[in-house]
Amino acid sequence: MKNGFKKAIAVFGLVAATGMVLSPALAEEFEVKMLNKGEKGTMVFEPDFIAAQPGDTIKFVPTDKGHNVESIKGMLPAGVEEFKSKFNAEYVLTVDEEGVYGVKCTPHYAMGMVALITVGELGNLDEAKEAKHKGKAKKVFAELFEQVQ
Ligand SMILES: [Cu+2]
Repeated sequence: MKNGFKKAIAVFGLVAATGMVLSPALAEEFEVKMLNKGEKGTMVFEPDFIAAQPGDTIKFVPTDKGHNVESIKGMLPAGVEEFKSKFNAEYVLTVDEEGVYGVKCTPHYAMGMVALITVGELGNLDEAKEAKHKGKAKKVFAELFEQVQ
């Protein structure tokens, strides 16, 4: 009984160690809900701040209807093409390039429905901070940039 327990601990340890070695290679998937009402108020991405690594995916889920996700001019790493998703549809963004990604919901941008994604080295951070925003998006982005490490 005692030996069996020790053996179980050893196996568990081995599995845990193997998992730790392998995990950096596995891309992570983040899920962002598009909501009419969330913890931060109405018309929000939840979460609205994501710290990702190159190769990770951000899945935008149309939990509530009437939303989409669109890149914001001046808030994409160099070489990343602008994008705009369809309404009421899931959209998966793969973040291969390092830097800051700023996104908005097209109709609710001025209501502050925006999100910030950081990936690895943030070479375009200063440029992204200088982007001009409409309405409440200005305040939300100021708060989001405070969360950047
Ligand atoms: Cu929206």
